[in-house]
Amino acid sequence: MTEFDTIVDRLRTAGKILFVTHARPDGDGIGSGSAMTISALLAGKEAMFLIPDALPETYAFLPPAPPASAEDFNRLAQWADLIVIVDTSVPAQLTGLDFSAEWIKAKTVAVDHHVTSGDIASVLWTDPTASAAGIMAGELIKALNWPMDERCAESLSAAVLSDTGWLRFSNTDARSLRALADWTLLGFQPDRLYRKLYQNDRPTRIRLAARALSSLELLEGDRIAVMTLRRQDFQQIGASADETENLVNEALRISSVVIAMLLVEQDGQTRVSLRSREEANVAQIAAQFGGGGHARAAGLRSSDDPDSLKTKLLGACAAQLSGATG
Ligand SMILES: [Mn+2]
Repeated sequence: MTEFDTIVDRLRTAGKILFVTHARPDGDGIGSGSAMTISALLAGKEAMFLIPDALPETYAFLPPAPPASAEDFNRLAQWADLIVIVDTSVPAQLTGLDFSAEWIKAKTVAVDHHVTSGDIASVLWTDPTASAAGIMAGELIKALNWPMDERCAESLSAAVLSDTGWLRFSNTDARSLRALADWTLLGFQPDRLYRKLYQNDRPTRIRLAARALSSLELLEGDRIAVMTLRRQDFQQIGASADETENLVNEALRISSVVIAMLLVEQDGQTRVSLRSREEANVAQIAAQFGGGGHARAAGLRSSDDPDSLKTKLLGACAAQLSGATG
């Protein structure tokens, strides 16, 4: 029996199911977990969804009920017949949840499309060829013959569209498009989802973006882009600190830019978001300043003011670009 069949079997026989996704949850984790919870409930199961971090406001409409949090984990782990982890299989991404006990591992299965996995579940179905965990969740629901309504279809679509960058990334494939076609037949409407996710900003967010863009500096032969938002920008506009999300990516629209940097002055500190293309590893730069992240996306915080921190960071970026480190 394949891992897929085993997980289908476990889902079919379980009465109480706890679905879990990773910390710093994204559209795929939230969409997959929400869809499976909705479908399990429609199939007459008792089902709960747990997210170890706060649910971002943008995705709050996806889960059928407010998700449980890390403090609920031990109680829900005892309650559940089956725990299903979606969109990760690495303990480090499940902050605050302890899967090390044998009795928990025995009732846990994981459904993931990432290459790295850890010792966390009794059954692990990984498929790195799947564009999103949402594809895998959809295939499980289909194999189970569980009901799927419009909300379930929307959650699955949100998962796949999120991880494929709305079908722009290289992982966009026929399997994703076929699945989206099926979900569209169930009532999923792309324009409505797009509106809810991306055309739902407060005016302050656009005013903040305008400030960030007008602060743009291009350095090192236009290969490094720096944007800076200062305390007074937030005060004058009335914007909040979380409205800077994704702003740093705007600078990558410039073809010459290899490293993009957004410095945000906040609560007497400077918060920095870093993005890069293949030629540079911003995780290495962030690590030099006590931060962290991935090669293409990283971040850090410092007690330095934006201007002196910028000077230091530019030195580290220039060293990266000269090929000192890979
Ligand atoms: Mn994913």
